[in-house]
Amino acid sequence: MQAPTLLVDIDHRPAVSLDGAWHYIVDPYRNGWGDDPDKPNLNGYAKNAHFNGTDLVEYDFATSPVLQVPGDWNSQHDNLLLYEGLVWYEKDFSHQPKAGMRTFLHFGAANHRASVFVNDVHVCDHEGGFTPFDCEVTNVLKPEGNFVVVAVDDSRRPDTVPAMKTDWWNYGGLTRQVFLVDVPQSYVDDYSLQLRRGAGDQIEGYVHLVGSKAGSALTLRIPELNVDRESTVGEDGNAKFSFAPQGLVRWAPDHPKLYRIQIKAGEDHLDDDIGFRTVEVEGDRILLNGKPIFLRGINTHAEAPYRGGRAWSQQDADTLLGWVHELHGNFVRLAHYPHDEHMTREADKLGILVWSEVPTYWSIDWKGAHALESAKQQLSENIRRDHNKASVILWSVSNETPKSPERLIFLKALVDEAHAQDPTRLVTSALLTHMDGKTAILDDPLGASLDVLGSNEYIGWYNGKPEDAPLYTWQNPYNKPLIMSEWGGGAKSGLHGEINARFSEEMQAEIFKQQLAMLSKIPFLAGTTPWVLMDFRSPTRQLPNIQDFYNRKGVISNKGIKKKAFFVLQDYYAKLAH
Ligand code: GCB
Repeated sequence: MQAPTLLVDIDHRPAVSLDGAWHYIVDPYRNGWGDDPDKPNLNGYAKNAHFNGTDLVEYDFATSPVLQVPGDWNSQHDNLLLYEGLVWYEKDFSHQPKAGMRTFLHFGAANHRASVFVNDVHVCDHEGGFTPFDCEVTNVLKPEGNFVVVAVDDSRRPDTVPAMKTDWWNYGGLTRQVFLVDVPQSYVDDYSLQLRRGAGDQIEGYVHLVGSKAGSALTLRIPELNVDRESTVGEDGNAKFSFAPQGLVRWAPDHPKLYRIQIKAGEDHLDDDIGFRTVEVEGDRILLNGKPIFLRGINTHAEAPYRGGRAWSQQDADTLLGWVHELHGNFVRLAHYPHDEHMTREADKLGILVWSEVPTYWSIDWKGAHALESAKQQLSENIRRDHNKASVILWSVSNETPKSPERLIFLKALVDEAHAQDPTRLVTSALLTHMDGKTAILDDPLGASLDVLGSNEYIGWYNGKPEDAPLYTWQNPYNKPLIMSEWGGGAKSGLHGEINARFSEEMQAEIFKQQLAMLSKIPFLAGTTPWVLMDFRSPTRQLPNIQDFYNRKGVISNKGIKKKAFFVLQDYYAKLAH
């Protein structure tokens, strides 16, 4: 078995889809796995045996029910709504192995742990519910009669990231697209092209080749900019590029210009559409293309509008980001984990800036090696997948993590990792705010390592009254830009009352008005993302007839109905935008 890899820009390669109906078996007692918790028994369900009426076989995928892939299992069958644990997936497929080609099986995401078996061979394992992975299956495919079995386990554990408690539904399963991709023996697995800060229109980067000899040549073309350059691969597999094209138009929210880039390396070629821009910090300002920008944002979960469940499709991305546009927003925080790649692709096209986060959320096993390794892996996979998206300007390493010395060591390691892997973007975190009476102090020690501070505060909902907000003063000992990364309150769509009536649209709208009054007076504020775009399912929200397992802090209901607060925010952003 090999460790999975991750092919950058894989969604632009020709692919054979394995989406659709997969047979599944729910296995709460881990019967098909075997006794060793870390190692599956290959004679268990992975074997994909069939009951023939004579031999004793106590499972059979072929006669088991089906789940749609992509899709979480919880929202597809009523009896799986609350299920957390092991589920087995199986699909038969044809794929003729092609001479001289390598084949990868791509998973957009599997929440939370996946073990993949193809034709009786254990091909890879992956942990982390929101990032993609690619397993090589070249040597196990047959001309006919292939099958893939995936054991997906979403049990929460104290040492995973996230850990035992989150304020969102633990949607399990093969939640994003699955496909097969053929590549030549020597292929491009990664590339990065970025404008260098402070160097005019100088583009720098690399194309990384697997399976090629040092000295092999490859070309990079950007036809619209008359770029046609050759470079050679070094010992490390990288071919480096550095050039300053004439007439470059920079990517920006009001002009999200993307260029078609074409990479040709031997028999492999890869196209992408990418934008070029710089993002940096100067004092307490965020500069996009050298100019200060105010981030008119909102948070969103990857919750599918209208139908519910985990979002994954182009249509989900169109709806969610379409609402951000309708708000006159130019920024979105993809809370609290990497969202489907359709989101960042669409943000690139629409000109919406992105805060992208890993699920280091609330309490984590700060001392354990496993949690740190998993968080680093998820961060690396997130950066690798999206490091050519102009829309992504911020990597966030965590959300609302209570202060402790161990937590600081852990999170600093993630900040260092993000800086090392991507020196062209900014690193942030949504921090808990230290309140001293009506003074809010941004003195979390992690702030010293961040480029941009994020602060979550719920004045008017979890503490005090809505009208308290404008009475607060904010102190920023770090002289760094602040994004007010969460604030808001709950409202059930259609529930009306006085401005102090909990869960009324009026109270939520009042919280928004008072918060905006406070925010407009904070001099170092560089942007904000209220909580949250749309209501989302959460096991912690139990109030009957109001919450019914939904966090109701959306400015839009899960059925797509806009609440009063939506229009308060829309007015505010419209004025800022014009
Ligand atoms: C927070 C969390 C977010 C919750 C939200 C709430 O601070 O970051 O995940 O959903 O508050 O509604 O309480």
